[in-house]
Amino acid sequence: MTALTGEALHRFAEYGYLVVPGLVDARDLDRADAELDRLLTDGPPPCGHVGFHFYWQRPAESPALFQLLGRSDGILDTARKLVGCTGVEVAFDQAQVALNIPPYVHRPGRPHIDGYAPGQHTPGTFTLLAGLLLNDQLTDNSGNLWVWPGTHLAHAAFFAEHGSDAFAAAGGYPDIDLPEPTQVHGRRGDVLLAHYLLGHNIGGNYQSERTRRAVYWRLRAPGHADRWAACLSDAWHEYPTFRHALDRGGHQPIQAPR
Ligand SMILES: O=C(O)CCC(=O)C(=O)O
Repeated sequence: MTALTGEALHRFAEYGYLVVPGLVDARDLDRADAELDRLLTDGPPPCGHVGFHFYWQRPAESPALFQLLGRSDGILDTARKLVGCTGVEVAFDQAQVALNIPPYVHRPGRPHIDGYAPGQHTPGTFTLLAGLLLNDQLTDNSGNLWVWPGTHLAHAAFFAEHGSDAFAAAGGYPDIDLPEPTQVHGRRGDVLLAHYLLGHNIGGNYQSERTRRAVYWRLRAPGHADRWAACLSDAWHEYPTFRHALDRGGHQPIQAPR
């Protein structure tokens, strides 16, 4: 596994995300695109719609969006190595097809974290987000995901201070000091891996003329449902790769997984 160098792990520790280049091969990308074409034909967005448009798919509905996850050295293998846990799996039995249709003039005001729904007793938290880019996103304002680097740690500090009950009160928008946001760049076939607690949001698409296509999966380490509250206040609670580095004093190099 060459994708996760020590430097990449340090970036993930500090910023809360990384983009792994070329993790999905051309055949799987074509299959995923064919599935998106099918979804668009069967259930097109309303005429004239711009901005985000999602399809939430289960494995039986869109097998092609799940088969690609399990390739050797593919998305799940890489996520497992990053976390340091062999059992990381897709949560909620769900893939999110995320379109961003131009011209969408929009700048997000602040980031959210996922998993809040009004009245829900147990929040829909998870371990990390995997996002496959189906087209190149090499410049800003082309439908790119916005992220607020380092907010995985700020959110953990927020929940350590206010407790996990603050999750519902925050409604997905904990009141933290925000760094400058950045827009995620990458090429077709690259995969974003983002810590669950990383603040993010939907961007605009007004400097490209093409619909941004991405597929997201929420991934969970085994046993997450029983320790979601501890994971909110400790960013590395279920990330042995980073936990071990911290336990060694925090100044040791994080070992690149083999
Ligand atoms: O469309 C995107 O890239 C972002 C979607 C998003 O922020 C979300 O579903 O939580």
